[in-house]
Amino acid sequence: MNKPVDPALMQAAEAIGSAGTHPMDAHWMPFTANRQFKKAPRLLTRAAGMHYWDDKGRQILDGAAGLWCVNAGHTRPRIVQAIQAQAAEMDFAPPFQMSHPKAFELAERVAEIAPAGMNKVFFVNSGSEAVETALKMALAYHRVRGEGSRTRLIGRERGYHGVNFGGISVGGMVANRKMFGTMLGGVDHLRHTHDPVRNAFTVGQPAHGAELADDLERLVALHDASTIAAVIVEPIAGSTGVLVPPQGYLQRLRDICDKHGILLIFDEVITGFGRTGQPFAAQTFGVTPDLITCAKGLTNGAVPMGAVIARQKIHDTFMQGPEHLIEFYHGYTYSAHPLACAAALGTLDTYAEEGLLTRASEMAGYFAQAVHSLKGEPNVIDVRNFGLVGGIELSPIEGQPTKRAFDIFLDVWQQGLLLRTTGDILALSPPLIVERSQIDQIVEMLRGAIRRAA
Ligand code: PXG
Ligand code: PLP
Repeated sequence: MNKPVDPALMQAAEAIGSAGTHPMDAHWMPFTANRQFKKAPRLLTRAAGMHYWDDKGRQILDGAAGLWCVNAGHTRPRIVQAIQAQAAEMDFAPPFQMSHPKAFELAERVAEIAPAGMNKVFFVNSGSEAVETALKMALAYHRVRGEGSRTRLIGRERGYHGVNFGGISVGGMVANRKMFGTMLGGVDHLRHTHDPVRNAFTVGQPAHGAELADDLERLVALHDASTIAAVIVEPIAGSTGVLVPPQGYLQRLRDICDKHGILLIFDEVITGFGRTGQPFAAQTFGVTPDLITCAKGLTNGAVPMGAVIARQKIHDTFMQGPEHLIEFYHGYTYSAHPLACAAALGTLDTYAEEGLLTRASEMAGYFAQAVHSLKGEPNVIDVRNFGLVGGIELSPIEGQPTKRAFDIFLDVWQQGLLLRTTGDILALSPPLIVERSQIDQIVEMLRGAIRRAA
């Protein structure tokens, strides 16, 4: 899938100076150590299939699907063509009281692959917006039903639900929360499910911890069910280090939610679109939530887009009152943007043609064996995996948490591999087109770096 660089583009780049020679002062980079980065920038300039190229022309194997989003691999022709054609045909259509055909086509296509009964799709522009939208839907749903006392939202420790105020409130990452004041009121958290003492080096779903779902009963006893609107969890926590749900945990959460009339939201921004071996983790784990948030893989990362997928009954509850009135006072200027819809349709075509939404289940065994072969390497204290996602946890350097993992990140980058770190955890989530030989390459590059970092 390598393709030659367009000489005209190269010329243009030289004329303005390569990106690396532009002043770097103005761009305040997100979630980045800005000063460190600007002293030794890592710039990506081209991508195809399983690879990036950097500004020096080095080839980089993508072990992270960009940032968990490029599930079909980079610059895939159907997606590129769909975006190009749409850009020339129609740039923008107002999404409020107006629309365009691809928005409806895409919603149908998403509903087709969603869990049975989840067939209403609300479009947004990111995972963070999907989370805000789902939380607002949950609150409004209860109010429309006449149970407006259900205002409390429950998240989970070590959850990541994006960076907007609702998402950080229900989220469970202290660094993402502590600087930002009081956030939303009326939020509580379940305990996280990470239990290295009982579950370290488990292949797939850990055996221990289903009972942690009973935390929800504890919160119901504390707050009363009549005050709780929804619980939001990631089926597999991604950003906080690949935390795979213990066997039976998600079902137990579902059962307790049902018992108390609480909505269950699965945040599938990472797990959606094939990462776990089915289109959604809800299907992989056999547990159907009331709302699913997704983004990333929806457009293969090519154009920003997210969505909330709702059960029909939630949608239908809103559809009352006079027909000329807006039922849900929510939406974004760029909801169902034509370019994003085109990219998503091209993406879903690519997934379907290549069987990518279930390919992770075929590759999972090989991937598991490969990542678990890192057990026994220096400082590796846990290896976790599911589908095509893996987490390797390292013991921190004393007094310098996160440094060991980041040193390894820099080392493998030098060798030509992109991965993601969080704390002292290395996360792997290659594009779903990854071949066995590339899994081997990823793991061997990692092994070398782990040894060097010892
Ligand atoms: N929910 C989940 C479960 C996510 O993983 C979001 C919401 C927010 O999506 P947006 O599109 O607003 O970023 C995410 C995003 C990492 C990392 O280091 C992961 C994400 C974002 C940035 C970094 O693993 N996931
Ligand atoms: N701020 C102002 C002043 C606006 O007019 C709008 C949208 O019209 C927004 C914020 C929200 O922007 P968006 O719909 O892109 O989220």
